[in-house]
Amino acid sequence: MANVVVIGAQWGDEGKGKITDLLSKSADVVVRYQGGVNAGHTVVVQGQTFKLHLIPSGILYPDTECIIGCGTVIDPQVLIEELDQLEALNISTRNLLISETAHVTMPYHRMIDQASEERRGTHKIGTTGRGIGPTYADKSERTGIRILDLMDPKGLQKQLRWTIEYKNVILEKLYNLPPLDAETVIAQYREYAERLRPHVVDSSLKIYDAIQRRRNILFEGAQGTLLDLDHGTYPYVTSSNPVAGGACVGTGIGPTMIDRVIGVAKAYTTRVGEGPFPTELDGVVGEMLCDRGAEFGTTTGRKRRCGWFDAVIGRYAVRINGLDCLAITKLDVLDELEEIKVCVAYEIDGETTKDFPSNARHFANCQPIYKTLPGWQKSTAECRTLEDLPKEALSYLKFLAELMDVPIAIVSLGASRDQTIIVE
Ligand code: 2SA
Ligand code: MG
Repeated sequence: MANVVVIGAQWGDEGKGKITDLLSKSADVVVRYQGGVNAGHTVVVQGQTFKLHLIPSGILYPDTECIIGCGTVIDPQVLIEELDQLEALNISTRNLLISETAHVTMPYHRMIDQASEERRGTHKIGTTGRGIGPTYADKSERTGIRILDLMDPKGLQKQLRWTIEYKNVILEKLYNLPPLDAETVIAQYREYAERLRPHVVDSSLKIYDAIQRRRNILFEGAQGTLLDLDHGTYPYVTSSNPVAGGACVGTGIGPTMIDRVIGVAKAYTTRVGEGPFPTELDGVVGEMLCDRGAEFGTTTGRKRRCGWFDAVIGRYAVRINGLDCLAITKLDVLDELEEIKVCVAYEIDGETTKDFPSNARHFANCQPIYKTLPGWQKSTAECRTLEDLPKEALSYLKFLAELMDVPIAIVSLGASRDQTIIVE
């Protein structure tokens, strides 16, 4: 397996959780490299369902080391809740390591995220309200609190007294919110620090050591390519770099150490939050996709917007991430359709293009050009090889692979592990 990056090729929620779970079996180390508690995947353990936002699901394998890298932002309260949940089920969390240079989400980050969304009104981003943008903003502004700051109680006190005094001006003057009591926050975060201390490491060094020992490393992206701060549909993006390149910056390893990049895309498209979405469907087909695909956010429960597969975006994801192959998920959701459309190009100001426009205004105003394919109207849930698939389903997959010029290596036909076709 070597060192593999798994990324979302659309707007997140592509089913990366299932694909990383499949790959985690052969991974020695699983690493998160960006995002924070805006991500979410559901895991079922001993018949119990629970949600993980920060800890990679690789933690369920007793010998897999899980690392939360320096490019992530960590909300300690949520992380501790996740640790508690796992420990209550007797799942060892000994193998969880946290980068000491990751930034910490503070109470004011959440407050500012939610208040600034409200202030934006019709211009809102549709964030998860988890404080992600403000935490990364402080990182860039160089006023952030890092995990290693938490680990130094004296220094933390000084730093937080100063920072909270400054944040209180923003909370009160800009947003009309009550100020935070610095001493209460300091006491709370000192407590969090002691709980997290045994897990804190120099994660870049840990990963480098694992690479030297030829361990298999899985870098797991959260959100997706079109939500990337630099390459997504700005400003309707998240504040980190979910693209494959983010795996290097967000962990502290060089690009020569990555062997393979796998993109995950749904057989259709979804988006949660605001922002342009050319192939969005508002009618019965959109509703059907949402119902059959159970398209609700794992973190916020928000209903996801649904639409046809967009191969312009797909081609873009292949380019931006240097994809070696794709995993196509949720093909079974299309089972009942008589006809299926695929966006093959955009029309922008009278011109046809197959290339994703970097100009947001052009993207917002593009018209999708569709090719219509016949549906298969049979269940694919039990298919285990490409030969088992109805011929229209196979043609659909072949068409996608040709449009994006990338091989499809995995096809997923349901939530369970065995509902998967591994293409030889
Ligand atoms: P934020 O909170 O600042 O990262 O929001 C900015 C935009 O990024 C989108 N975003 C997501 N889109 C899809 N899935 C995400 N994770 C959760 C999930 C979302 C949920 O697994 O379903 O539960 O609602 C995720 N996280 C961020 C967000 O919608 C904004 O468009
Ligand atoms: Mg998700």
